[in-house]
Amino acid sequence: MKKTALITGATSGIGKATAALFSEQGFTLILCGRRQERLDALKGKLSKKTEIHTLNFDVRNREEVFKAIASLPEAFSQIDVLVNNAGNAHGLDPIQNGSLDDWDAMLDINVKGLLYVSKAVIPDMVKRQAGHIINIGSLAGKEVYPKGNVYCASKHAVDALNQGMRKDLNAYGIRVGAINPGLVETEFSDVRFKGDTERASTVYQGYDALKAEDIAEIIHFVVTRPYHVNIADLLVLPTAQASSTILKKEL
Ligand code: NDP
Ligand code: 8X3
Repeated sequence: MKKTALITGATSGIGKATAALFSEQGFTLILCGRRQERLDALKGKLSKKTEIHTLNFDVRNREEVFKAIASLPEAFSQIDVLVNNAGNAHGLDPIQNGSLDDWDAMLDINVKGLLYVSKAVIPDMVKRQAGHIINIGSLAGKEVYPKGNVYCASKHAVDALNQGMRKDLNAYGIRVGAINPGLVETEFSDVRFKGDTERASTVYQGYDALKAEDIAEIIHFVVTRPYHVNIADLLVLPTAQASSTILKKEL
């Protein structure tokens, strides 16, 4: 039977690449984000391959999250796969110079937003004793790099929540796993550096960064394993990257 996947952050980067791949692999899709024109464009394109429903909400807004997910039409209401992907870094500053607004954004989106969406989806999975949750963490959830302070804290929280969800949902047969990428070339650095595209592009220069499609393929692999296989935690790096601070660049 066709499975339904809900992907947050489907308007860009990893989420968008995952939506494109899943649409070719027989998933019914619920695609989420805030940029309506991008959701419309995705629906237009991917509807040729599968059934698509789009939801526009800000994961920071509790009410919007629950209202959006409760509004799903019957044909989309049984969510088999939840990809908790929406997230970003805001700023790259030493702790003493950090912006409170950046800190709020990262904790509200990457941690509380992930929790709100999960809370809206998990009760039905528990009722059905079925479901698979993929949390997109980061290398930043496995180690802390200079100036990464709050972003790293938010992704360490995702790592903890991934473990917590797996333990609490074990009794219900729900699979939970995290995929933790290193450097992936997406709009991530444009957001981190607030539209300074020149600074953002230098992040990916001089080596082959991961592509959003690389992570999409891994997400697809994880969710298509036989039921008895739960890939609990994956760290995925570009070959050029050995850690957050060791990156082999060509000069
Ligand atoms: P992008 O900036 O390309 O995509 C981020 C997505 O998140 C967009 O679709 C955006 O949609 C959505 N989003 C952001 N804020 C909100 C919000 N408040 N409410 C709803 N949706 C939101 O980045 P990536 O694809 O790289 O990032 C995806 C995930 O991967 C993130 O969790 C990120 O932390 C993680 N990651 C990224 C790495 C990288 O190097 N790129 C490495 C490791 C992890 P919209 O603006 O339309 O709402
Ligand atoms: C994104 C990767 O190294 O910029 O999570 O934190 S990094």
